[in-house]
Amino acid sequence: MSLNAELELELKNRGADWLSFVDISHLSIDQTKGYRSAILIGLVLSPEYLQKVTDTSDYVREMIRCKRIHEDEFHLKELQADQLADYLAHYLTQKGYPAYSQSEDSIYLTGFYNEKTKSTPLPHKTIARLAGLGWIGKHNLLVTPEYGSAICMCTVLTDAPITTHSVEVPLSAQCGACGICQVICADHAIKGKAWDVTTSRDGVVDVYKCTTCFKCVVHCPWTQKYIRKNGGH
Ligand code: B12
Repeated sequence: MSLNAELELELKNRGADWLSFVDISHLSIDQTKGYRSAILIGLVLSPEYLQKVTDTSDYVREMIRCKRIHEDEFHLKELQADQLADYLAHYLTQKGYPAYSQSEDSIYLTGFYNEKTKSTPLPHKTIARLAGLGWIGKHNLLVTPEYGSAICMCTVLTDAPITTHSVEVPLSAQCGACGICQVICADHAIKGKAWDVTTSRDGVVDVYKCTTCFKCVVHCPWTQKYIRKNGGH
């Protein structure tokens, strides 16, 4: 069994929905820390959960008010994606292959989270785009054709002998004239601008205004399409 197949089995048995093996050797050393490859771990949010968030006017605020945010599926799957990345990095290191988990704890503890700019050197979205998984929407999030933005991700950087790829031409943005995310954002954090590689994050979203209400993820038409295709209304 190839190492790619072994890792897929190992992580899917622990709840990952997919793994992408990505060549990052062409990125800057500041981004890659010298590693040639990245493994992206993906978890998909359930249509039932997304329908509930859609139908609840101020879902996140309501969950915080009821002290139930710890039960929130996105919150739990974001934690799970990070735990799977820490597990994978440990698993590879045990096999003698250098690996670095990009979980929030690992990035924070190794001093690679910039509190001031709310940023990390190699965001999961950059790796996801190179994997050909989707495009960056006007809400500054990854949009996938199948699940919209309803995914959680984490990544591991490694020099393990895995087979990797990175797409020559990442998927181009398919937001068109849509501006639903800008309209739904009560904090006016989203500027309604299409993203491209020359656009900085701050040209698309004001992260200091964002209150993480999750509406831009759920009300994106591509996320709504995924909900409807899976029994939602
Ligand atoms: C810090 C952080 C925040 C901060 C700052 C947001 C930000 N975008 O920087 C705050 C607290 C505001 C936040 C909010 C949210 N977040 Co957040 N956040 C992160 C975190 C930990 C780091 C992000 C980072 O490094 N930002 C720095 C900037 C520069 O990078 P970026 O915006 O993430 O991605 C840019 C680059 O990838 C760039 N890019 C892509 N390809 C290329 C190629 C080239 C050549 C270049 C130059 C650039 C480039 O384009 C992207 C868009 O600008 C990531 C996890 C991670 N380690 O990646 C989660 C993450 C991005 N967050 C996520 C989510 C879901 C949210 C919320 C929806 C949560 C909620 N409850 O509402 C909101 C939405 C805010 C928004 N619309 O952007 C998900 C995104 C999933 C997806 N579908 O994309 C992530 C990946 C967490 C996860 N584990 O899944 N977040």
